[in-house]
Amino acid sequence: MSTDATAHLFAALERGGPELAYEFAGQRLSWADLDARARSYAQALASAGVVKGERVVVYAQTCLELVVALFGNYYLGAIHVPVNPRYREAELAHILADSRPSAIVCDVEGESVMAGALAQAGLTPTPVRVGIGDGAAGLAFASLLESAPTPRERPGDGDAALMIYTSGTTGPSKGALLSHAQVINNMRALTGLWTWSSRDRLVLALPLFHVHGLCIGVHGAAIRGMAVLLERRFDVASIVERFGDHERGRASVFMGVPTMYTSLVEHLREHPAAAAKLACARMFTSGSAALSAELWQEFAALTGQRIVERYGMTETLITLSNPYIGQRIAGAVGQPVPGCDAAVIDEAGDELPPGESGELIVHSNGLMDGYWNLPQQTAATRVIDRDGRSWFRTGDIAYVDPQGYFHIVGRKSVDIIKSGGFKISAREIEEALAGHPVVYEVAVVGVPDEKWGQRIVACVVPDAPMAGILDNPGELLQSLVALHRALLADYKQPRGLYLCDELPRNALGKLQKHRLLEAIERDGLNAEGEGS
Ligand code: MLC
Ligand code: AMP
Repeated sequence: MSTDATAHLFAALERGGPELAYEFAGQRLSWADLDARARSYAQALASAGVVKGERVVVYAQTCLELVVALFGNYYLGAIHVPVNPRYREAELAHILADSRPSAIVCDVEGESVMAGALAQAGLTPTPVRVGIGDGAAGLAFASLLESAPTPRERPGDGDAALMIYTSGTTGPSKGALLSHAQVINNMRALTGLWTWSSRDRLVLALPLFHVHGLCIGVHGAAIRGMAVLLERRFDVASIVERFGDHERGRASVFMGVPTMYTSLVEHLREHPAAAAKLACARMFTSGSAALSAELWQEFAALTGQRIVERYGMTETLITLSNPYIGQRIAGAVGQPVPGCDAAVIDEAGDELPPGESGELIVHSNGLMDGYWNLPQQTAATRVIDRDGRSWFRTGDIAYVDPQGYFHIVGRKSVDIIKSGGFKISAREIEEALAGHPVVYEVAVVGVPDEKWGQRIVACVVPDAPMAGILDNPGELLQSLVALHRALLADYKQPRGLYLCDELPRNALGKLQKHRLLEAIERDGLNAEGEGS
C-alpha cells in the first residue's frame, strides 16, 4: 500500500465497502455510496469546466451533500472553501471576492443571501452554480450524481485541500490554506492518540465549516473508517438518543465545544436516565474554547465520563491534547500531539519555565501553508527562536504545569472574542455599529459568560443626550441589534449594552478595553438582550 498521506484519507472510500459511512436524517450512506457519489460530483464539475487548484465555495446547512462535495472536490483536485451559512451578504461577498471560486454549492435556504453576495462581489467569469434542494439555483446537486464517476485519482499530498476563513484582530477574514498532508498527518496523529477505529461511531453535531467538525470529524472519521452519525443541528435529546439507540447501532464518541457540554449537563441534571446512556460511550472530547474544570467535573460526576480536552486553531490544526490512555486533567489542554510541539514565551521571546504565563507558540504537522494571498500577514504569525527554529504565534496566553500539561488562561488580544466556539472579531462589529445614528463611538467587548464562554457587549458613547437614552436603553440595544442583523451573522450580535460618556483611553489615546470590562463588572449593564 502506498505510504502517501492521501492513501490514508481515501482508504475507506477506495475499499468501497458496504459498511455505514454516514447516517443523516434517516438516510444511510456506505463508503461505496460516498465514493461513487463523490466521483460523480467530480466528473460533473469537471464537465462544467472546474479544474484542479480552483476554489469551490460551499455555503449550506449541514447535509450529506456537504460531505459528498468535500470528497468530490478532492477527487477533482479543487480547493474546498466551506462558509458558515449564518453569514450575511457582506461577509459572504468578501469570501467570494477574495477566493474567486469557479464553482459555488449553495442550498435553497442560502439562495437569497448568495444572490446578494454575488452581486456585491461581481465575479467574472461567473462561477458554476450547484444547488441543493428543490428550487435552488444552478445545476441540481441530485442530477450531478447521475454523471459517470470520474476515475479514482487522489490529489497530491502537497496540494491545497481546504481554505477556511478565520477572523483576526484587524481587517476582513483571511483564508487559511491547508494542504492534504497537513490535514491528514495531523488527524492521523490525533485520532491515533485517541485510539479511534472503525469499531467507533461518531456523533457529529458540530458545523462542517470549521476545523473542529470538518477536520477532526469528517477527515478523522474517514481516516479511521469510522461511521458518522451526522446531526443537522445540535439538539441535546437527539444526541442522547444516539448513545442509547440499540436498533440503529449505538454511538461511541462525541465531540463538542464547551457550550454544548453546558447544555448537556443542564439536560442530564433533569434526566438521570439520559446520563446512564452517555455513561456507556467510549469517549467525549472538547475543544475550540476553554472547558472549565467545574463543568468537566460535573459531567464526570453525572456520566462517569472524563472529557478529553484538546486545543487547536484553524491555522495549526490540533496541537495539544489530553491522552485517551493516561492522565486527563480537568482544566488542562494536555501535551503536544505527536508531530507537534509547544512552548510558552515572554515578551522578549524567551521560553518561560513551568508555572509562568506567556504567549503559547507551537509547531504543528498541521501548520497551514499560509493565508491566501497575504504573505505579510502569514509572516507576522511566525517567531524565530534562539536556535533558529520557526514557531507559530497563537496569540493565546498559557502556562505549563509541573507535569508538562498546558493550560490556556486567556488571549493577548481583547479584540478576539470566542462565543460558543465561534471566533468573532470585535472590530468587525464595531464597524457595523458605528453606522447607527445614535452612536458617537462604540467599543465591543466579550464579557465572561458561563454558557457561551464570552458574551458580546457594545459599549456606546451616544451622539444624543444621555438622559433621554437612559430612559429606555433597551430600545437602543434593540435598534443596534436590528442594524447588526442586517449586516452580520446572528451569533455576533451584541447581547448587552453599556453606556458611557467617553471611552477609556491612555495618555497616548489608545483604547483601554480592560477598563470597560472592569466598569461593566462594577456597574452592570444598561440593557440586556433576550435569548442567548
Ligand atoms: C448560536 N447562537 C449563538 C451562538 N450560536 N450566540 C452566540 N454564540 C454562538 N456560538 C445564538 C443564535 O444567534 C440564536 O440567537 C440562538 O443562539 C439560537 O440559535 P441556534 O442555532 O438554535 O443555536 P444553537 O444550535 O444552540 O448553537 C449553539 C452551538 C453553536 C454551540 C451549537 O454555536 C455551535 O455549533 N458552535 C460550534 C462552533 C464551532 O464548531 N467552532 C469550532 C471553531 S474551530 P437568537 O437571538 O436569534 O435567538 C476552532 C479550532 C479548534 O475553534 O480548536 O477547534
Ligand atoms: P479558531 O481561530 O476559530 O480556529 O479558534 C482558535 C482559538 O480557539 C484558539 O486560538 C484558542 O483561543 C481557542 N481554543 C481552542 N481550543 C481551546 C481550548 N481547549 N481551550 C481554550 N481555548 C481554546
